[in-house]
Amino acid sequence: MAATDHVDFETFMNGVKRRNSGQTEFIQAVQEVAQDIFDFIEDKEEYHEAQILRRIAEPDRIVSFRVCWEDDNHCVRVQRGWRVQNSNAIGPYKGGLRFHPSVNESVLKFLAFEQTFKNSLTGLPMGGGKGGANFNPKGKSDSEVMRFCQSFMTELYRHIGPETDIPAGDIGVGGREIGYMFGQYKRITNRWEGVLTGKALEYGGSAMRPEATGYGAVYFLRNMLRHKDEDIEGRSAVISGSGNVATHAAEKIVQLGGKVLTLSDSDGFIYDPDGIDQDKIDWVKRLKNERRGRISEYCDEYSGAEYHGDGARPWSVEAELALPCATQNELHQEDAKALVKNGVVAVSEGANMPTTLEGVKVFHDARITYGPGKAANAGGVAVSGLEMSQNSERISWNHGRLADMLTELMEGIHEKCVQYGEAENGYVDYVRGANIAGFKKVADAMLAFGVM
Ligand code: NDP
Ligand code: 2IT
Repeated sequence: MAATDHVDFETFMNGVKRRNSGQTEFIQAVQEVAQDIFDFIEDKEEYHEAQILRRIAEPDRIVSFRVCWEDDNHCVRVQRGWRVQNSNAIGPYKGGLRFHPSVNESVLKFLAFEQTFKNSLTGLPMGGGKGGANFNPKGKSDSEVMRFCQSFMTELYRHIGPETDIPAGDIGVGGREIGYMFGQYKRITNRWEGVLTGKALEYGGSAMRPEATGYGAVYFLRNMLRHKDEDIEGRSAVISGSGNVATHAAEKIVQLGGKVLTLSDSDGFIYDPDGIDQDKIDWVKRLKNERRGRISEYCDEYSGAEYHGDGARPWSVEAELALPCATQNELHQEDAKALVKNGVVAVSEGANMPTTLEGVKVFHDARITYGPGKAANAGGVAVSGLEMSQNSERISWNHGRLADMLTELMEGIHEKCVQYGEAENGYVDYVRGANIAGFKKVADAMLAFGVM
């Protein structure tokens, strides 16, 4: 092919589908980005010639490994672990680890691909990666989780490092798991170094990191609303999930004068018409982090609330704000239609790719203000970047400083989305803005390196 012949979007996507057959989540994530990038690079020959998008959509490498551990009954268990190192064009690979039975290569490739754009948007020098295992922490004792984490790190340690690849938490990986994994890394290497983020404050963690993703998603929501002279105060919100991101998003909504109506887990959701206030949120945090219980138990504690089981999701509850904070593809076309019908004005994604492509189209067609995960939930990895800086400097910044930095980082991300996503009629397509702004920095770095 002559260097000037451009591959079009259809041909590009057919190639992605052919090369990644059956990897539905990965193909979905690439498709969502590719359409905007093809528009953007139409008249930019150098990006075509260097095949930049084709290269970003092919991970630098994927490491896959066996993780053996012994359960409390002395049975040998075998799990599969991965680290997907997508791109280190603008900094060392950076992204979380997910422990969940649904984890497979497609899910981790989609997350590592998204992370590459998200990390670029933060403005900090971080490449994109993601990892995890098909391990289910639910119902496991602390000792079982410890043995699994130690075994996982016994292989992972040789692929990561503070200048190479810095994992963190994600679904199923919180403070407890990071502690076990950091301890094992330190034991194997005899080095105390900032190889993981999301650490506890006692051993090099950063203030504001636990809150950063959920708070950041609400700051992003506030920035989107302010851009059209609106605000969060006095508005109702539906939130999915009840983990780290969901509980902190709920907390910030309440602090800013909103009313949170729902939380969920994979079994169902609770609807509390009185509102889920700070005391109730604290109760949910203890339920999840200490007792490792289920969200249905909320209704035993707070009698005014209803529980909807069988995996029901909260999108049929009437509210003006929606924050999906559980997992990918949890908000479908029908859910988006229900939210629009019930008068939703803005959606901010705490989770990664929670809305299907068809759902996003519903929001865009209805001109709903919609903030995609790669922009809206970037506060978590941004504060992880600040944790790395503090570890390198051997210093801990105080809470106030980090809170201010998170607010500023989310404003910066919002501005970049508006710069590339605002149409002449004033509607901001935040997906387009995030995709183009995230792409441009990575692409320009890759051009500088030549063909590799
Ligand atoms: P947690 O493990 O703390 O919580 C996950 C929550 O989502 C739980 O309530 C869980 O319910 C629910 N959930 C998980 N899988 C499913 C499923 N298949 N169907 C329905 N509900 C499900 O994880 P986080 O809060 O950290 O992560 C939530 C989302 O936010 C993920 O998409 C993650 O990638 C994203 N994210 C996280 C960041 C972070 O800093 N932690 C940063 C940026 C994005 P159950 O207990 O039943 O599993
Ligand atoms: O999806 C994400 O951005 C995360 N799970 C956080 C990654 C990180 O390195 O803090």
